[in-house]
Amino acid sequence: MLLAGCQGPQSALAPAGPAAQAAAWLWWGMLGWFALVWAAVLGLWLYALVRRPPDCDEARAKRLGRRWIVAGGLLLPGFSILALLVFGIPQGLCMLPLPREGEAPLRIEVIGHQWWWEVSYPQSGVVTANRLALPVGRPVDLELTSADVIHSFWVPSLAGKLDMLPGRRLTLRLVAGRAGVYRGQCAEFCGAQHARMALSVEALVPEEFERWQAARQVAPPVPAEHAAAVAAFRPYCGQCHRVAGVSPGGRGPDLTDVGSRPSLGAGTLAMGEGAMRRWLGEHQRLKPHNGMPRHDALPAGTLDAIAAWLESLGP
Ligand code: HEC
Ligand SMILES: [Cu+2]
Repeated sequence: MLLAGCQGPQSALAPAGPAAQAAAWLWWGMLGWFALVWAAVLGLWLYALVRRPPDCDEARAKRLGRRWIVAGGLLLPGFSILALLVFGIPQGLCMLPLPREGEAPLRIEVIGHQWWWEVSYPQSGVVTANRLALPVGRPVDLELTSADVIHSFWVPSLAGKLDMLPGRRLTLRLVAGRAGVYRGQCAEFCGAQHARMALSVEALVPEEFERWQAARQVAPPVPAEHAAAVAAFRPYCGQCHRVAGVSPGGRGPDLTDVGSRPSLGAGTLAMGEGAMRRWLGEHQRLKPHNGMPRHDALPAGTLDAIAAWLESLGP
């Protein structure tokens, strides 16, 4: 159980990129050094318990005591903090969006909402939600902000965490070193469903990333079999949800590629047979107080049709 945090898709100790690697080294260094300090203090404490009181005059005892305080209370912590700075500052530099030579970093905007993530790719115009695809090996500048309260962006396997502040834009630079799926989680308490605000991060090899993006750049026409669903969706859902070529949206996650998402409700419900219909019927039970109203007034058949259409969206 003690080692449970050392592996898995959401562990700072299973780094998959240089920024996370730096944080992991720092963590192990701190663990090692401070374990040594702790063991030494324990040793001294045990020694003090068992030894006989020294047989010397009071002035000398005071002098000895002072020496311990200066060495153990000032020099040792001073040295430890200095060592931490000497190692920590260069490690921290590799997380900053400093100007660099060579290929320009890919810009991706991530906006925190209660309780979901809006993700957009300004260069291609692709917008998605609750999932972030990135190319492996290329630096990525994530421009972070919030639409409501303070959130915090944290994908422990890829980088350190950075707050998302309403009205401000902060940039987090990261490079994914290995292809894979990592898990991110909002790391700043942001309300009732803060715990159900997960982000699925897919690091793809560059060609696959280009395909991922290109497949989302063109909105295919709506097939005739889904025309009734779209007609119901527009007035009931379209003012909140954008679907490219169908509705403008504005307050909820973009649904243009929703059928290809690994989960619904920012990690609340794994995508699969019947998941979409279940979300439409029970989302306030699955994720209480989330920003989407109940749709009890809509006939079940209409929700069935909308769910079937939404499932078909996305490449
Ligand atoms: C008042 C705005 C609003 C309306 C109207 C609305 N929704 Fe939503 N919807 C949201 C918000 C906000 C979320 C995000 C909830 C969360 O995860 O916290 C959401 C989430 C969703 C999701 C999950 C998306 C994802 O990737 O996790 C689906 C699917 C969805 N809505 C479909 C619909 C359908 C279908 C309708 C119409 C019947 C509808 N919504 C009406 C605001 C709205
Ligand atoms: Cu949060």
